[in-house]
Amino acid sequence: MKGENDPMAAFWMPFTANRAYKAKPRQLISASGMYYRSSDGREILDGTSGLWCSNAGHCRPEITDAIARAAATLDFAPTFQLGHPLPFELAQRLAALMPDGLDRIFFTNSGSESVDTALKIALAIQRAKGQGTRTRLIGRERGYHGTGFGGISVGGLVNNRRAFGGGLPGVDHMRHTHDIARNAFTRGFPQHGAELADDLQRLVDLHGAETIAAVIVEPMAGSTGVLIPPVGYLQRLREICDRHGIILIFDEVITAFGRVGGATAAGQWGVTPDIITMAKGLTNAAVPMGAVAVKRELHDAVIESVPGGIELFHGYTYSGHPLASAAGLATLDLYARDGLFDRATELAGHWDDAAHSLKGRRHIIDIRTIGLVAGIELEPRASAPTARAMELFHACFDNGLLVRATGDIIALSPPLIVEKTQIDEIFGKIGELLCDID
Ligand code: PXG
Ligand code: PLP
Repeated sequence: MKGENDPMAAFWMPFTANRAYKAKPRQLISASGMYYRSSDGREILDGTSGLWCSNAGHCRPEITDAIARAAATLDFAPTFQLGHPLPFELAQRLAALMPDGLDRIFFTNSGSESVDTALKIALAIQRAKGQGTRTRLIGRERGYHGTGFGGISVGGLVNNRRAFGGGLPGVDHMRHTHDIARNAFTRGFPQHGAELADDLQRLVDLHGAETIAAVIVEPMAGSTGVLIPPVGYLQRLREICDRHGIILIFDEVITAFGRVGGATAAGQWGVTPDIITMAKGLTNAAVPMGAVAVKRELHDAVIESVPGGIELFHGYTYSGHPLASAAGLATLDLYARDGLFDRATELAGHWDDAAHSLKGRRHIIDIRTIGLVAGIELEPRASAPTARAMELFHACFDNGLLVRATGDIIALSPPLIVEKTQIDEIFGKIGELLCDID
């Protein structure tokens, strides 16, 4: 059989060009703090917190020790009609970090599961409130909400529809907010585009508010290239949702846990949704875990709508898993002890200056920054869109720096423990290596 003797053949890698990767692998074998170590023995500065998730840096003993203790004490216990202490404790701790009112927590194992959970909870809330005709879900172009059928339906990526068809019925999308013509080289929120939130009003006028259950957006779209919301945009979405009884979901899988300063973008930016999805930084990615925070009165509406028995017909074998819960508790302790949610604000000036110092380098058509996030957009090569960013990704890796390439955009999101000298190294290397790319 083909590949029988190839030790790399069996692992079907996610979101990867499998043939190219297996022909020229780039393997990581250990990590510590700001650095990965590659199989050829090189240190790689982590400019992306893994996949936007290792926010406190790698292999922090405070977290790895907690996981080891949990594994040796209670490896697994069901949370269906039984319980164990850790997820109760973690839920309470997490609730305290959420914007006021969002203090009821459902646990999942990933961002994708958090998104599907949030969409199902939104439908349950509407039904509990006697609004059962509200089944329509609204997402946004260029939104990324993971890989479940719910998430790809509300997400705004053409590749998903090409590969997997139409998705859930009754879903519609607002326009995205990315507008380089008006907003190029912005630090923080772009000036132009709050009026794009009125697209939600357009969809209300088209479909009827009484058919719409919820709208889901990333407060800042990360995965599709660092699309920062225009000044006033999220506030306007909130107003339109309030006017029409629509549940507002913020997908904070990337933005929560200090990425834009504060525990959540919602809290940091002063716009309170009804539901927040999280994952990634919740456990510093050391054990997979996601969570959904729901406004207490909406949670209560669902709980009280059912006379007895199970109120929400939903859950995962591993919801509130002991190892994940232990990792979550240790991670939240570490964030608090080291003040990591303040790092984005403390470093903002240095981060923005370093990123924007690349303005004028060849191929760069936009640089945008917020919190400890930067997007560097390259002019697509006419004959081969996305090739430039991928070549830069490879060049960076070969030169000891991990960056993320998405389309023709380089996204940067280092662990919150990054030092100023490391920030200078990240942008210095990118500027240098870009010179050699056609
Ligand atoms: N929502 C958002 C906003 C995300 O960014 C998910 C949901 C799904 O999470 P899981 O844990 O199921 O992957 C994500 C994930 C990238 C990149 O390179 C981004 C994500 C995942 C992998 C790579 O930008 N975001
Ligand atoms: N498939 C089968 C056959 C199962 O028995 C289960 C759970 O019991 C699942 C899928 C769902 O798995 P999970 O709860 O880990 O999401």
